[in-house]
Amino acid sequence: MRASADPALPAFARDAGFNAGGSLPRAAYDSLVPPAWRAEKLAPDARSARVLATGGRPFFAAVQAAPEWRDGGPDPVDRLTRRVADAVARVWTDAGTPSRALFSFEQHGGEFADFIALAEAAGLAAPSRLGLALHPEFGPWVAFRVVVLTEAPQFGPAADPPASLCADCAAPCVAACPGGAVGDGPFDVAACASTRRHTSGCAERCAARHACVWGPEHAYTAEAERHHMAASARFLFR
Ligand code: B12
Ligand code: SF4
Ligand code: SF4
Repeated sequence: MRASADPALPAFARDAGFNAGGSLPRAAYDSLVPPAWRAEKLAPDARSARVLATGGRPFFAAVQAAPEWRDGGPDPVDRLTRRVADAVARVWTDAGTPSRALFSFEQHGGEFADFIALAEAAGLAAPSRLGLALHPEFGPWVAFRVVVLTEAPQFGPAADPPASLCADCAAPCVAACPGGAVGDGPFDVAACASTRRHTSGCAERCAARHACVWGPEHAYTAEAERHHMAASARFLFR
């Protein structure tokens, strides 16, 4: 599994917290996305797809320092992401490899693309009991925000298939979850949602995520976690 960041990523993107990335060939990208997301529809000459991820605390610090945080508008996280990633695509385009940024929060043909599947295929992360994909450095404290379709070839070696980072772990995440959402089987989304609604401890903080043995030093600040939990609660409990 590769943990290194894309070497060609402009410094301004790293400064904005985009500190992890991976790449996959066009055919692998096309096999994982809904029809309206395929390269032939969105970037017909693309040769590869680069997943840009944010791990740990730097991204939210950049959000809080950004004009999008202060202007009172909606979705500062997504708007900063769009501004930075569009600029990355412009830099790569100007360097001779036309590129287009696509986003985890947008839909094409009425559907999201599965960014967890894309990140795993790019060798960036592996599935876990938490439902979240784990990054070898950042653990569950990583978000897959952008895919850039580009005419540049896949960078770096082909990705290793994602190995489970949960193997040989004593699974402290299971006991830490008061809702029984984390166990041996797939993460129980409904049990988590119901617990979040009725248990004050789960309203702003996920104890199971904090219990994960991978990357605890990269845990989001309380303010960042509260922001993300509130955003998902608005969607879940509307
Ligand atoms: C829509 C969405 C949501 C919706 C889901 C509502 C619904 N049922 O439709 C809401 C707003 C509730 C949500 C919540 C969260 N989400 Co969300 N979500 C997405 C999004 C934008 C699309 C998912 C999708 O439709 N995929 C395509 C379909 C085909 O695949 P699917 O497997 O059937 O999708 C389902 C699951 O992904 C599930 N889901 C969504 N988020 C999460 C997170 C976890 C941990 C689990 C187990 C399931 C889950 O909802 C989808 C629809 O049923 C993705 C980004 C992306 N484009 O992938 C992020 C994404 C999956 N979410 C993410 C996160 C972190 C969360 C939260 C933990 C945020 C928070 N702190 O509260 C919560 C946890 C939810 C939970 N424990 O149940 C991250 C996961 C990162 C990682 N390391 O794996 C992603 C990849 C976004 C990102 N920028 O990185 N999410
Ligand atoms: S938010 Fe609460 S119920 Fe959901 S997984 Fe985390 S600890 Fe479990
Ligand atoms: S604590 Fe262990 S079992 Fe639980 S998600 Fe993290 S690595 Fe997997």
